[in-house]
Order: sequence, then C-alpha cells, then structure tokens
Amino acid sequence: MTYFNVDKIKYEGSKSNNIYSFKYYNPEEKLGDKTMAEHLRFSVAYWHTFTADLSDPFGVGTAERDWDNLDEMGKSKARVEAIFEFMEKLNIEYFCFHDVDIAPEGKTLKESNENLDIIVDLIQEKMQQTGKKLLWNTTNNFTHERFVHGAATSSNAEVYAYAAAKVKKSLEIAKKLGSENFVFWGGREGYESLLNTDMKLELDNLANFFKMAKSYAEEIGYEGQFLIEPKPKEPTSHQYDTDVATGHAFLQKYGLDNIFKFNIEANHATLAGHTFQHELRYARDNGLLGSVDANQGHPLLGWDTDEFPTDVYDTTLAMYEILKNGGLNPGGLNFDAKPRRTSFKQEDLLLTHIAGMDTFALGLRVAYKMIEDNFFENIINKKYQTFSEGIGKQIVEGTTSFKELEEYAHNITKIENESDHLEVIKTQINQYILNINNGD
Ligand code: XUL
Ligand code: CO
Repeated sequence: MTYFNVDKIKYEGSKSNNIYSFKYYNPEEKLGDKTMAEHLRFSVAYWHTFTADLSDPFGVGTAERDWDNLDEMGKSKARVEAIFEFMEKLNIEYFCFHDVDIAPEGKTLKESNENLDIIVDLIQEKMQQTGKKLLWNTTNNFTHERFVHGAATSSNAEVYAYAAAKVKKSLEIAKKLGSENFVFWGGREGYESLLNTDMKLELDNLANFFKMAKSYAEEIGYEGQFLIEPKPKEPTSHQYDTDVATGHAFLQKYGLDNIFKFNIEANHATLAGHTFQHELRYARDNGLLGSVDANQGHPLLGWDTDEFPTDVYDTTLAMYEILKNGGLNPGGLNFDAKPRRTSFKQEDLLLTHIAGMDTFALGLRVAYKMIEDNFFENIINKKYQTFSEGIGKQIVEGTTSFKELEEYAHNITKIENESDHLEVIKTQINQYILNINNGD
C-alpha cells in the first residue's frame, strides 16, 4: 500500500513553483566539509505526524488518515509502514517517538510492553531494510490519568514506580534500536500550586529518578546521549525544567551535569520569555547543546502551538548557534511540529515538512555565509575591544583588584562610549537573507 502519492521530493531551486519540491534544501550539496543533510540531521516526530488527530480543546480531531478505520494494533502497524515511506519520500534520515506513539497502551504494564515488543520488532525490520535511524525515543509519562500529580515528581510512590518501569522499557527499546539520544521532557513534572507541594522532596526524587535511569542504561550497555527538554509551563503552571539555565542549576546541584545535555525547543524558549537563540546560546556556551525540537510559536498566542518553522530570521540565528556549536551530532533537528487543524489532509504532512526543511535549509545557507564573513564576530570583537588589552585584559584574566581599578578610574579623564548601531546590524541581516545565492 502507498500512503503518499508523490515521487521522492527533489531539490528544484528557489525559482521552482512546484510545491512538492525543495527550494533551498539540497541534501547532497556541501557547505564546508559537511553536506546539508549532515548539517541539518532532520527528524520526523511520530506523535504529531502519525499519531495525533489535530484535535484542540474546543474541537475533535480533523485529520483524515488512511488508518482511521483500523483497530488500535492495525493503526500502529499501518503507521510504521507510513512513516518509513514518508521518510524515504522526504529524504529524512531520522525519526523520534514516545512509547505510546508507536503502540497502544494495554490494561496492564505487561500488556503495554507486549504491544510495544510487536511494533518495535516491525520498526527494527524497517530500519534494517531502509537504513533509517532513530534520533531519540522517550517515555510518555504525562497523558494517562495515573500521572495526574506527575511521574518522577508525583506525590504517589506507586506512580513513581510505574513511571520508572516505563522508562526502563523505553531504555531497552533505545538499546535495541540504537537510538542516538534519549529524551526526558518534563511532562507533568511541576506543580499547580505551592500551597500543597513539597518542592524539595519532588526535586530530590526527580534527581534520583535520573540517576537510576543512567545506571540502568549503563547496566544494559546503552550509550545514547541523555537530554533534558526545558519548558516553563503547560501542562503544569510551573514546570521544574523551566529553561536551560534552570535545568543547568538542577543538574549541577545533583551532580548530573556530566550525564545530560539539552534538547531545546523553539516554542518552549519563547514560552519561557526568551528567544530561541537565547536558549541555544546559553546551552552552547556551557557545552550543553545536544539537540533541537524545531518548531515555532505563534507570536500572538501564549501557548505551545508547535507550528512548523517558517520564519527564516529565527532559523538563521538558530543555525548560526548550531554551526558555532560544531553541529548537533549525535543530536539533530526534530520537527516537534504539527499542521494547523485546518491543514487536515494526509498530503499536508508532506507539505508542512517541506516548509520546515526549506526554512531551516535557507537559515543554514545564510548563517554559513555570515560565519564565512565573520559578520557577528567582527561586531562582537569591535564592541568588546577594550577587554583585549591593558586594564580590560587584566579584568578578563582575573589579575586585577578593586584597589587597582580605583586607581585606574581616578586617571580617566573622559569616558567615551560607542553607539552600537543596532538597527544597521538588523538591516544587514535582512540583506544577507535577501541576497543569499542559492547557486540557481
Ligand atoms: C511537549 C514536547 C514533547 C517532547 C517529548 O511540549 O515538546 O513532545 O518533545 O516528550
Ligand atoms: Co518537544
């Protein structure tokens, strides 16, 4: 059976009007010593693309999918067929999933694990046939009603144990499928109100949970990179992994900072009141940039809309951080994004991914050129020039003192600050975007 009635999507260049073509993403084209495919490491999110039905809090699902009328196991099997065809047609090498995305939950843990075993075998077979790879897998410890008070931060020890058993199974799946990373998003790890919350106990328990996860991974010889995915709110009013800096403080306090890096999601960054670039920069500066959930929020809405990325300004600045990080490998760019509820046809799954891939490919081209030109580096070097010599250099090297600085200050006759011409910088970025030469 064929699920997507199109030929393999090809690069046709920026003049093409074919909506089933890439305008900027040319997977084999090299920028420096890496191909665009190697720079971008795109991944399909199983949940948004193959499991979700596009329902929202006010309306039922609108998605029209070929597997709609099958029973639960039938749906799961069809989705495996569909995602591998999808990745082939889009030239995407990676995918990601939660345990519950790929197989239905049973009445008991044992039954759920049996369902998982059947589907994981199918996925493994498909991976071997096609060479497609698992970027990361994770555990859904937030949807089921048992997780009403959270999972690893639940007030109920039985729920904690259940959550641990699910992560244990997910780690076994990660090992079996050679998952390159393993993600922990905070799910319902947070609180509704401090009036009835023991925050210290919950955070101590969360740290112990992570330690047990790592020690089980070591026990079974699973070596994928562990990633925390920060988000400030939604579903709980306060999520413990609010942003990268908060997550970093948590990891350092519990001695977990050598075990984890971060999976940074654009829409989570903006919900936290930061730019996407801020979160990437903070992680990069601390050697903690592991992977990216590529999406965008809606500028007028205050929740996690998970739109496909189409804002080239944002993807340019994101790709700048990623290139300066030396790439994301073993992480990648996972489209944690969904079509709008009004884009309900099966072909919209292809069209949304083409949009997201092209927007990141264009961002990569622009950021690569800016780095070749030392665009930001020249601006920064000039701005901080006073720290490269004399007293400034001593400050940076930590070889001065308040007494010496006071003496220095007494000898200053007139302080001259420079204008930073920020508006010029912004228009120059516009010029880079508009003038990028695609080679076509
Ligand atoms: C939720 C979210 C999740 C994680 C994986 O906002 O981003 O899909 O990426 O659990
Ligand atoms: Co995400």
